[in-house]
Amino acid sequence: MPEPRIYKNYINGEWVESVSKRSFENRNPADSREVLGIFQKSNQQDTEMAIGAAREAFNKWRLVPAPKRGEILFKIAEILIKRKEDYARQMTQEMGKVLKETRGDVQEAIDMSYYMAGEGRRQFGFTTPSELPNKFQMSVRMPLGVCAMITPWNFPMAIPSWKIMPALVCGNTVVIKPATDTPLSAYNLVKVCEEAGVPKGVINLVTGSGSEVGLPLMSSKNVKVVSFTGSTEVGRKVSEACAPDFRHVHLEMGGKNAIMVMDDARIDLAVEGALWGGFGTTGQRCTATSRVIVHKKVMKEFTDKFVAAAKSLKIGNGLDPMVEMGPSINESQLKTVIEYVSIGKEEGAKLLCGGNRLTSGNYQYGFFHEPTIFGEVDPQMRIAKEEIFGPVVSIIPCDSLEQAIEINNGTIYGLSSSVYTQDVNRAFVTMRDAYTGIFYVNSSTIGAEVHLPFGGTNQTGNGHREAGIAGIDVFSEWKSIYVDFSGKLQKAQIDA
Ligand code: UN1
Repeated sequence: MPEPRIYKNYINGEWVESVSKRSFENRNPADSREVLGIFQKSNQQDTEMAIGAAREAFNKWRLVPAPKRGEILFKIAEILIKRKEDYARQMTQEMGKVLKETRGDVQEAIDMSYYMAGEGRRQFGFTTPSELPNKFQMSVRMPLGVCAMITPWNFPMAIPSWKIMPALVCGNTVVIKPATDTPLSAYNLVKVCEEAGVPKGVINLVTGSGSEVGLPLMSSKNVKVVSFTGSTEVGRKVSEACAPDFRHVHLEMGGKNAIMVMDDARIDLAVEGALWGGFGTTGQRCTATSRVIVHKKVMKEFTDKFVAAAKSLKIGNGLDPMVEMGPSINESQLKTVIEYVSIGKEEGAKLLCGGNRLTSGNYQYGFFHEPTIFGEVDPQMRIAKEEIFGPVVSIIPCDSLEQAIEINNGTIYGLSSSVYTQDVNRAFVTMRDAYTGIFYVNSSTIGAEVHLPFGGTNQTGNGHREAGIAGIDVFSEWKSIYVDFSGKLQKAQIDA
């Protein structure tokens, strides 16, 4: 095997080694013998240098006209299109999801770059009449400064792009720390930013652990916004780190998403949706379908078909075009899956298929687990309430739409949900009453597009959304401007 390539941090427009002189390996979860690269195990000093560079660069970047910033984003999209296949293959190798999904991940970064490029010529504020004569008023958006991004491994290029592109087009500068399991895809994206002409210091990449890079990043007084996608546990730490001085926090965390299958649903369509939502990305999406709430009248038909479909899924290395589901991201995630399978059994749920780690043949080198379905699950069981982030789906019976909605809404999360019904009235009732940030009719719980707000209610987030115009809101600050051209002091609320 050739020596693995060494990848560096990107700070102030230079590719540099960590001052720690330490590094870590990026391994393939489908075959952990394969090392994809050596990355910098950075520390607080590296992080502070990156924040310093971003601070310095902010003063110039904020004054570059937004349409010009948008043009650079447009170039990013154009370069990504040319590299899509290469980057998708590298992503499959570093995080395991199948090639057609990693192509989608790069595509999402392309979409977001184009979308935010257009925002260079919009970033709309508004004008509105004054209550006084000869007075003009408007609201404009202004950038905040240095934005820190802490991004997850499940969408290793798409999610960094959701944060980087709106931040840049608004005139902010960036320090990004990607997940240690997937530094390569973030590296590729930052490399493209450099090539497209993002000036030095405007974007900085620091790889390494949460404790050595993430913590100093979220704790720095010079960071104005922290945008984080990941676990609820770490999200709480981000919130706490920023609370004392009220620095802005955007959080995108867990989900326990459900599909509701009504007795009038097209069952084959619902089965397809549950399969894609439950086992796509090996169940490792924030938007994954981990619960299917099924009307008792169609329970048998749905369950038989869903279980048969899950059993026939081809599991393996995502580079093989026949493979439909890849491995879990790492040993510890796989252990979580195994643990939840035993919890489900102990709680008395009925194991309908799967339930085992795959260890034969080449599976032994990766973190593979069978697609697993539990039936007769009670909404109060832990497997129905806690996020598993793996290929485990719980089927929960219900008697009515009202009950389905109650079960759907009865978790601490609120990211995504969906209903399968042929009845337009039921569809609208569910659209109104499902308390999730994303909702689908006759489709799975996954499939968000970049120009609509993405995020959830309850403990999924902290009230913010990313993507679409909502993403611009996270990375800009409103300024209301009043221009009095009356030539005298006019008092609002007081002068008639
Ligand atoms: C995530 O689940 O972490 O809608 C992101 C989807 C994708 C994005 C998912 N477009 O599932």
